[in-house]
Amino acid sequence: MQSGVYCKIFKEVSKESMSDEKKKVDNKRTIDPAALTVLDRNDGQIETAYDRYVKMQPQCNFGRTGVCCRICLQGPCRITRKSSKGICGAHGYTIVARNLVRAIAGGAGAHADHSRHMIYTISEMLEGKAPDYGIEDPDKLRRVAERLGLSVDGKDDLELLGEVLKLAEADFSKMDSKPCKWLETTVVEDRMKKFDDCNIQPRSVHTTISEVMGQTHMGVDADPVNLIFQGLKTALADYIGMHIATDLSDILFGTPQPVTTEANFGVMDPDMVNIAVHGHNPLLSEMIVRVARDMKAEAEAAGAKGIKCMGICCTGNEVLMRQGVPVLTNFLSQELPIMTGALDAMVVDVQCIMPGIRAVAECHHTRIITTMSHSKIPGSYHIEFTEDRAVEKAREVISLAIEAFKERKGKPVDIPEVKNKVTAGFSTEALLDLFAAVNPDNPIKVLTDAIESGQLRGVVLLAGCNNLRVIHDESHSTVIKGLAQNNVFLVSTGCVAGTAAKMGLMNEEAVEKYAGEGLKSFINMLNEANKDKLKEKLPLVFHMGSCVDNSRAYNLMTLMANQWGVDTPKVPYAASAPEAMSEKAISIGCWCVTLGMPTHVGVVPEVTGSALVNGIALQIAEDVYGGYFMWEEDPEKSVEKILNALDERTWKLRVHKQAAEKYETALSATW
Ligand code: NFS
Ligand code: SF4
Repeated sequence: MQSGVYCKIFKEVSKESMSDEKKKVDNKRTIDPAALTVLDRNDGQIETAYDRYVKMQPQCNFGRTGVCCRICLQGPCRITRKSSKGICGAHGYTIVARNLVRAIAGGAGAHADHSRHMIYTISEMLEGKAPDYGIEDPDKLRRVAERLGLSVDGKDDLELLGEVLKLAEADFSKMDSKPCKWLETTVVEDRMKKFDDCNIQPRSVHTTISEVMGQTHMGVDADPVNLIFQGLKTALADYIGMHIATDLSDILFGTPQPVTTEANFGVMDPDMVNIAVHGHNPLLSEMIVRVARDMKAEAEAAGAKGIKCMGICCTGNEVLMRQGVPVLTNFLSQELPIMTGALDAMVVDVQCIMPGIRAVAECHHTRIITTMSHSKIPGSYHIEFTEDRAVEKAREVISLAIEAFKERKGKPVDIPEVKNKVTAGFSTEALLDLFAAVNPDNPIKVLTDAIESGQLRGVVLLAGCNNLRVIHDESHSTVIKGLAQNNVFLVSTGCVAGTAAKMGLMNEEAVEKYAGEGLKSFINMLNEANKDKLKEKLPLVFHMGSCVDNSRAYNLMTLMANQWGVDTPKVPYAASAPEAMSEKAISIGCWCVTLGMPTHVGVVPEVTGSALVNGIALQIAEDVYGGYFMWEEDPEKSVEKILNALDERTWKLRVHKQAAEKYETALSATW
């Protein structure tokens, strides 16, 4: 039964993706004007991801639909018309489900790596072995501690941090079946009950990731539904890891507040030492940014005007949010700033770093500096970052960049003159502050009232990466503009926030240009109420941070659900990843669904080879969790689908509220 259905879908997907590919493939797949300028000038001479994507065509449809299994050495086994099962007898649905849940585990593992590093650094700090770190935001520490149920009275900051850390370590590694604190204290009660009912409460982050690897080993679980439930459990473990990373980063480096800067290649200054921080972990990038301020004299001695730090990918988001560091670019165009000849160093930590940067740097003076023992690129400089000597290591990195500047000094550079103003820094706390200026007693009600009155159509979290399967930044920009025009309140993280920043969609001019009347009046009301404390007017898209900070965006949804007294699937709140790429994005998408969001993905994931698995993602998930996936590659159709999802929820919420008032009963719990 399964293989017949599978074959039909498989044929359709193959046909569609092949013809789309033929139409679009060239090596200028971007709408970012700065990236286009560099690509045009280069004309394929130095190879970049844009060229390799062309060379890679046509891509394998077995892989693309998820029906290739390499889990044991008898493989690869591929599901074809000739063979509906792998050598061991695994059906297509087992293979697709196994591949999917392993991808979720990959994403959760990457976020766990980030979070574990924060935990480790704090534990070293508490033992006096990481002297360059301290508590930047003691208020956040107290808020987190209280939320976790700790008593805070009479305790000093370090003592309290120690207690928070113990709970974080337990959520990471405990083996008992008590609920994880970071889940229990951040979701609405009904969600926890749902997770119990479906048996997807993670014991802990590490345990769950390890369970998945065992469960998907050759010859263990063949039941696709069982596998998918384990996948969702892993996605929840991912959420826990991410939330811990956000909280600990805020405690160590400060909770973001509105800040204004600029984005795109034009932020590079030919007369300064240009350093890009790239990757994910603020433990390193925060130090680089701080130390760069202290090393101005060294840069001047080398003939530079100073040191300019800027960010790529999520570590860029971290330092943008907290330090106002300019955004250089996002994931897909990471190789291109090197080709301007103006970038002196690219310092990388972990994740989303294309190994291709090294080959591009070979043709230029740029130093590629890796910093983590488990994330190296052959041929690059490696300055191992250690917690006990963070400042010293940051100085070493910056000295190397100054050396590179000396080599470049006087030589021509070619920086596209493209940059846009950006206002970022909207943590959940910062958003609530803005709302509190309108309603000090109940800030979140400002947002829920605007939805109830029809001024806003709902909230959308724009998350995720870039992916050459669609045109770079085009899907992001189209979805942002389409939703804004239709009065959706937009929050954003990761590389889509990067697009918004680079493309001039993250400032007040964009509100004038692209917001529908309802959204414009809502933002202007906030501007007016906060005019004494805001240095710049509010943007069209509210930047909530790096990808781990999707936890902030979910906190906002939880606050809305609690305000209405409902479970999250009733809240008109959706997620969209128009250019999703990484395993982390898959994992985040899965927790968004499990936590109750309609979730749009603009690149069809590798699940279409099984009608069963695909159907669970698109339909059955909604029956169980209220959240569900929507695959849609066309950005305009994506806007329509997301709006429909929001409208359905707003309408139902209204009807249920009216019914509850009329019959004086509780609000219906159905969605
Ligand atoms: Ni998120 Fe950030 Fe960008 Fe995607 Fe990569 S940088 S953690 S995974 S590509 S948004
Ligand atoms: Fe093939 Fe089964 Fe081995 Fe997968 S686990 S490679 S389907 S024999």
